[in-house]
Amino acid sequence: MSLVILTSCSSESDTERLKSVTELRSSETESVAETPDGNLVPDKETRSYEGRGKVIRLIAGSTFIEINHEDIPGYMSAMSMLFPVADASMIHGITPDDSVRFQISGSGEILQISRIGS
Ligand SMILES: [Cu+2]
Repeated sequence: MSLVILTSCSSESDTERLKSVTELRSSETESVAETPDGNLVPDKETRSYEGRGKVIRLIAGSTFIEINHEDIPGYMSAMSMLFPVADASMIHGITPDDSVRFQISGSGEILQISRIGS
């Protein structure tokens, strides 16, 4: 007669470990970034702003769009500038002179367009 012993393998500790790493990260001291308008914002925090303006041009084959945007409260004053776009497909169908509403988001000083439409 033989006896087979099965050992069970538990993975519950993986979840616990992940949880503590996440908690550690969020408790790190925050550094700050400065927006073009001189506001200090938490550097690592993802934030977003809503904007509206008129399309000046699309950079063909690239993921940039130039927009003459109105004031973006808390971020920057009205101006014409190039914005990086999260995905090139987002600007398909958009043409110069279009009036658009958009959302820019990200962390640090460089934010990109995460949503755009008329
Ligand atoms: Cu601007």
